[in-house]
Amino acid sequence: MQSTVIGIGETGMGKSTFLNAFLRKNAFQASNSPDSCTKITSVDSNIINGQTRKAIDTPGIKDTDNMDQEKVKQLVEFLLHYEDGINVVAIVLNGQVDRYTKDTEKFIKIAHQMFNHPDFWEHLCIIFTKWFSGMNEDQKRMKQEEYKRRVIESIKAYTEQDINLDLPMFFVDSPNYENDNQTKLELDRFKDFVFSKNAMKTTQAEVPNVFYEKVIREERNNYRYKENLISEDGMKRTEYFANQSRNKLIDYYGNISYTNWKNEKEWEIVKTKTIEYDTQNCPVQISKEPRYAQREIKTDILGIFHFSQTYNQVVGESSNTTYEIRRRKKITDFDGKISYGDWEVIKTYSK
Ligand SMILES: Nc1nc2c(ncn2[C@@H]2O[C@H](COP(=O)(O)OP(=O)(O)OP(=O)(O)O)[C@@H](O)[C@H]2O)c(=O)[nH]1
Ligand SMILES: [Mg+2]
Repeated sequence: MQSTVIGIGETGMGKSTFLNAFLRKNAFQASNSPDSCTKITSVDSNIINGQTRKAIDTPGIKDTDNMDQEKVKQLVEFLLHYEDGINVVAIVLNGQVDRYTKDTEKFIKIAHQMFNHPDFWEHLCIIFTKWFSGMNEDQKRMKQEEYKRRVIESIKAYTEQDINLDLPMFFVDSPNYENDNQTKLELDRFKDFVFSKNAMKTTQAEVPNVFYEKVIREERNNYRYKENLISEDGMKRTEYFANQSRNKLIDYYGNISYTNWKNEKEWEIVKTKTIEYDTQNCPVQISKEPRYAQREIKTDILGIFHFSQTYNQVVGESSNTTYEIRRRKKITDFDGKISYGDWEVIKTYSK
């Protein structure tokens, strides 16, 4: 029978020391220097009462904002090749640090991304190190309650699922695992937990994004991504369109930022302006003149004298019409809107 524990957490929290206590041997090097002591991920084991205990020690992450990508990559590489699977993921925290912090939250989310396994949460537990015997039981209970509430809250928000999480916690003073009764009891309880869990496969492990919790792709289509270009003669307009995308980046503290919009597909539409002429032929003036006819009046006097008189008589009217041929510009602009120029006379004639 065998079971594997992996210890993860920030530098100096006591991962190596705790795993040594679990294996009951000095398997991993521990140090109190502020620099990270464990440089690479490695595994060791011990058989205790016929049970094989395996422990994977990982390098600490000093600053969660600026995680060492190489260490994380090596850790993921290790997991991908670790065929036994992992029974328990132990987040190792310093029990003397009072409050649940956003960094712890970030750390748990990153671990979740890294294991990339649907059952991850069931394999998770928290180890509070540097928990000396004689420390207040109330403090312990409060810590347990607060952490459980906060971790579950953040996991729910993060996974957008209702999650029923056991999240066991263990309080240890690891260097004193042989003498300190409380630590002995906690390590026993921990061992039972470890052997009660099935192994979770790690063949799907993934390098996590240590900067952003979520990267959401956004798109906008048919976007005019630059100013129209009008040709020199003013008759052509080129419009520039693109389908664009960008990423919305949400970091582990809830801050939102965006990458620049990037053109995925570009195209141009060229529109032309047209000019036509409207013409009109219209009468502008009608002049009227009287029309005359010659009339003759003959007069007989005494049958001897014949007089003939002529005169002009108005018999009607004649009219004369002046016409103008006019034209105006009809301009259809780039958007199909029509406008007109002023009428101009290009010819005048009379009929
Ligand atoms: N008193 C006490 N000291 C501890 C405990 N756990 C760790 N320490 C001490 O804390 C220091 C750091 O412990 P490590 O086990 O090296 O910490 P780590 O998490 O492995 O650190 P890195 O490998 O750098 O990531 C060492 O001096 C340990 O002796 C604990 O439970 N109680
Ligand atoms: Mg270490």
